[in-house]
Amino acid sequence: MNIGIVCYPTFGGSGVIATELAKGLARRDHQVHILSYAKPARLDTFQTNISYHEVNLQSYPLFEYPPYDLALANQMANLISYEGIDILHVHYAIPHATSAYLAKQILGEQAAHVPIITTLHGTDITVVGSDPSYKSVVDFSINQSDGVTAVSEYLRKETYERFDIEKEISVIPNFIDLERFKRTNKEHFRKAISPEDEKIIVHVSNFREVKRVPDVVTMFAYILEHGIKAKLLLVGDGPDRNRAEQRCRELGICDQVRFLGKQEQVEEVLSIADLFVIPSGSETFGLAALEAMGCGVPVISSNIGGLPEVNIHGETGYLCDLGDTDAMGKYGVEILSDPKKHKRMSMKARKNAEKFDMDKMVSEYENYYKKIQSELMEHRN
Ligand code: GMT
Repeated sequence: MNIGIVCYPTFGGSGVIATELAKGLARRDHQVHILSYAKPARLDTFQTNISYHEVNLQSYPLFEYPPYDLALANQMANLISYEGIDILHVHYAIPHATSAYLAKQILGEQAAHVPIITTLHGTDITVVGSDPSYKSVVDFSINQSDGVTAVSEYLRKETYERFDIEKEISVIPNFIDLERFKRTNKEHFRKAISPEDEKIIVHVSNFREVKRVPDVVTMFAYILEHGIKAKLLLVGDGPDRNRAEQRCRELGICDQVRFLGKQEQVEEVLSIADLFVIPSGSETFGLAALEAMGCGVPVISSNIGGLPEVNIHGETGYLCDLGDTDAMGKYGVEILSDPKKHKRMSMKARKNAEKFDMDKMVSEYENYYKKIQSELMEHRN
């Protein structure tokens, strides 16, 4: 197949999944065209069968906000006309699904055989999309898509509750490359971070408010107070970094906390982790937790959104109420002070991660593409 994939390029999960899917499809000899406003972070090396197209956004003195959605629609129409794509798969509804609809309208009969598939990821539904300033457009664009998928059961349900959706939404969960996200020996790195064999606790996110990074610091302080020698590694960067640093100063634990910034090879940090913490206030899936589990790291998370579909309470880690940093700390102490329990949870974390195998999910997307293509064909006949 000749597939167009549209995504955001940044460190957010939707861009990661879209790019990894592109790589998986390309390895199966599909031609993939990635369309975005910048090169996605995970498109780091040359890949046969993948071409990258940057959206050409012209500014003009009249535009306070250059109309990205129009430039995107224009380029989507070009992809269909000149690259002959068979499928247009957009990740994150806003504005991708809307631009895709417009591109098809522009081309009329020439594009009628090209299905638009929209994958819903998270805040496109739970935050931005449900805001009254976008809701009608999101409703319309989802209903105009030929196929709609969501990354978790939670998100599927939430989409039906928040929008007036007539379409069937299929769940294709997020996935990881189990060959990349597996525990490898990084003893030299571990020694450098924890010279006295301190336990290593890791958090990875884009440090937006919704990730509640200061809660990670607070639960970490609880662990230290309860006699566990430990270091906290915070990976990523974003608006809440200052608040997290401030919390470290307030609690007097700056020496035990390292801010590592954005890291491309996050699996190397996860390979030395004893515990992963993700206390998010909203999370439709929690790809970062899955990546940690792939590396055999038990997870302490909030019990929000799609996280319970990934992290199994009492097996792969623990789920806690939002903001209950004492409970998170208590469970952290429990896991870190009991080597047998830690080992058991670590093994179960990896085992559960194997359910989200990249190969399996790429096949699911391939089958879904074929299904939607034939439905569209039938509908046209
Ligand atoms: O909303 C974001 O955090 C960004 C968003 C994205 O599109 O990058 O993340 C969402 O999609 C990820 C990939 O499907 C999920 O793993 C995240 O849980 C989800 N984030 C939220 O729901 C907050």
